[in-house]
Amino acid sequence: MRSPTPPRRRIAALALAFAFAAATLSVAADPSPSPAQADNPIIQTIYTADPAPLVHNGRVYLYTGHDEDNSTWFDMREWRVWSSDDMVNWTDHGSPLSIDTFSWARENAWAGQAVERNGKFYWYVPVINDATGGNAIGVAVADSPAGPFRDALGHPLVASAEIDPTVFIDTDGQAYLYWGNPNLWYVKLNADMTSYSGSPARIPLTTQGFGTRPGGTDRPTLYEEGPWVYKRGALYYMVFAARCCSEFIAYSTAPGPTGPWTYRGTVMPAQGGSFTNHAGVIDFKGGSYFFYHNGALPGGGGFTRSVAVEKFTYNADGTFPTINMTTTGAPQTGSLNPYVRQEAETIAWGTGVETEPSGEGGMNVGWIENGDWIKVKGAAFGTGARFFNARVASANGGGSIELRLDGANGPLVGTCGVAGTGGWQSWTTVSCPVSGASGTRDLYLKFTGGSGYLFNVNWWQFAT
Ligand code: FUB
Repeated sequence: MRSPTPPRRRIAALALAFAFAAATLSVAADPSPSPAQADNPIIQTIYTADPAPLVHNGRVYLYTGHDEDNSTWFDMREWRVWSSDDMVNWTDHGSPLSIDTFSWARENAWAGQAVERNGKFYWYVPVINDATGGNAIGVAVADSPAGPFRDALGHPLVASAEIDPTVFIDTDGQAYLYWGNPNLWYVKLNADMTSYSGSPARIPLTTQGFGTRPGGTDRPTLYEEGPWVYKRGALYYMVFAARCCSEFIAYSTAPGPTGPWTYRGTVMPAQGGSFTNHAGVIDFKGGSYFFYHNGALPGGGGFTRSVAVEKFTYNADGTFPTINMTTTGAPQTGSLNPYVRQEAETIAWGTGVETEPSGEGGMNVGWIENGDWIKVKGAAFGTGARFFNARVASANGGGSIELRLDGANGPLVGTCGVAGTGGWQSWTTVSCPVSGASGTRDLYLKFTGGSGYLFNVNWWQFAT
């Protein structure tokens, strides 16, 4: 149900100011005619936290938490999934997992991670165990990376645990689950990924392994929370949130999955207006990417965080370079094909808009008001588009979709009128001619009309 004034609209509206500020800064530094515009944080429609990326079939699936608007604590009730094949245009897959998925859980949909094994996707998450009031780790399973996910067990995988589970499958097939704050634990998962062998074991938190915390009497090492374990060549990496607070991201390496760990230093300094940070590291299409969160969106802070990404290159000896937060984000890998159906919720940057589950499946963009826009980066028009089709619905009087290139006020290549359809989920397809859209350009869908909410968009597609 749409509410007349959803509070998160504030984020989206202010994201416009953020985008322009970033663009202005870029103009000041670079007088080129097409200033770079902010692509970080990568989600603008809601606050997101605790990124856990997963590469599957040429796409990055990004599993995140969701900070509720105006939170003054880690008020998190659901997890969200996003995906991209170019690191810039991100598709919203909604929320296929929430606290309600686990009948035995009470609250705290905090940091987790998903992994694929034998065609199934397992998502490990920390929650409050209703029976004990303490933390527990649940595991959900799905047949596709975007879900829907169901409780794999009907009870906790680890009934009494600390937070922040991370999962790693070694090259020999043995899977490990790690977690912990203030301690650091691991257990060997069985091949079914929903049970484990032996008992959870503590990884010794030595200063040799995890650095020295200044003034740290009760917690002598830098390890705080949010472990992320992976293997690169023969070396095992554990990236983690260090010190509190503000946290920075540090890492340790080991010759095996259970250690012994050696502290290697800082990956990302404390930056960005959130006192926590949480990392996820992947390789994708030949590049390495570092996901994290900060408080960079308008209204953002320690409990209203946003996920961002940077591309980086490991040093020749396998150590991390220092990675700083940027508003530019990662470069686009490839381009977007505007001649196939594109979901309206595939967005590089959006202002004013939000998403919701669509009656036609997937998500749609809604809460569109006059002047809102969506940027889709690097649309490959080739020799030229002639038509634009869009799937739209409106319980009001509708409005127009202006098709602009390079910027929200850039060249106008088409205008598609949208009339009222009698309901926000009463869908129809509108078409309009297009002229002047060729080459590879950033496409802006700019929405215009009267006052109030204008219409919803489910998908769009150009034609030659
Ligand atoms: O998002 C809630 C908690 O904040 C996570 O579990 C921690 O890693 C920190 O990011």
